[in-house]
Amino acid sequence: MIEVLSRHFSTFPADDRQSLRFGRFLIAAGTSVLVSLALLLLAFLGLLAWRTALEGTAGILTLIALFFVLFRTGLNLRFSDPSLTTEQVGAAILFLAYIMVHAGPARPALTLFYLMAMLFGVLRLNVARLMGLALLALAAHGTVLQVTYLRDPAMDTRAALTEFGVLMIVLPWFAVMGGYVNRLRTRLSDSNKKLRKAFDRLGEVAIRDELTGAYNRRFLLETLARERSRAERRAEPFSVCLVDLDHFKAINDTFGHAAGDAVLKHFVALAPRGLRGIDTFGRFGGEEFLLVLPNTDRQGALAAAERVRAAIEAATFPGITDERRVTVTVGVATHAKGGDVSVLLARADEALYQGKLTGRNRVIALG
Ligand code: GH3
Ligand code: MG
Ligand code: MG
Repeated sequence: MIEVLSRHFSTFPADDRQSLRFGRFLIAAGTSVLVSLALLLLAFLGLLAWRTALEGTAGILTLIALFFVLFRTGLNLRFSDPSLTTEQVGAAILFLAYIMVHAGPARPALTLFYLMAMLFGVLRLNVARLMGLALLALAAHGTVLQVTYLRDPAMDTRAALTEFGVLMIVLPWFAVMGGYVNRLRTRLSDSNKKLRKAFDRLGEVAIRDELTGAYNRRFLLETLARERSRAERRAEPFSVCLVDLDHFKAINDTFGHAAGDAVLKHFVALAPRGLRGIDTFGRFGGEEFLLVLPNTDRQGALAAAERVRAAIEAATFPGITDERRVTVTVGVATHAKGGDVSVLLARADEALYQGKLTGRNRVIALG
């Protein structure tokens, strides 16, 4: 609910942090409205002067409006802590103190509201900040008692001292415990972030080939299954190209395995150039690569395969001499309605085999 509201009202709907800050402001605003309802109820019951309750409500609404404007206009971003937590809690404490000057017998009970304000600070603030706010509340409330005494020297000073003494224990304790809770929360959110990063990384590792960084066989097979069902559903054509480096064993034998690795990496950098965003290119195994071409018929696939073949033939590769050209043979197959992925791959493999038999460095599509 808060999230929906904050997304709706936030100036930066796309900015998650700003939405979160605005969400917390809404919590604070809701809490303040509760406080003003409590004041009005006290006035209704005759326990508080109507003037104080109305002044209090007006002040609370003004503060809400002020912070609303700060968050909506993005002015909050200019503060060192854009959540404005210290400012919001500090304003609440000072305002509560102001109400308490006029609260009369309701005053001791109203001191609980200090804790409500401080609890909001626990969402964001460390011990030092919370302690600062506790001291602010103590100073403010000390002033309240002083002013009350000056106005009415007949006030019950023993009760007032007890009230202040309890606050002197409760507020700093609250700051320390609140700071501890905040630290736990921060740690939890840090480790959540680390976990998320680790998950993202694992997800990447699971679909990438270690040597070349291209998509791996597992990912290609998943893509094939997905694209096959999409092609079936939409009655669209769908093709694959199996690309195999020619005489790659000889490259290893002549220039060494490391050079072979470098050729594979460079091949991965070159081959997908010119593919569309919806195409998928990956390492199917060894020196064999696969292009998955959604919404592509036989002619389109032949053209894509020929582009790759020509680009590789024209390229120079690191780790080997310039005279030693690298070439590929490509087997192309187009999905036949109702056919299996395994059948599609077998046909591409057969075409590739034909290409190897008929001299390599060529593109073949059977039937
Ligand atoms: P053809 O033109 O018929 O495809 O001949 P080829 O030599 O390319 O095919 P073959 O299947 O005989 O050999 C493939 C070679 O690819 C053998 C293997 O050592 C090499 N190879 C596979 N994976 C890697 C790799 O990750 N790095 C290196 N350097 N070589 C690899
Ligand atoms: Mg080969
Ligand atoms: Mg091979």
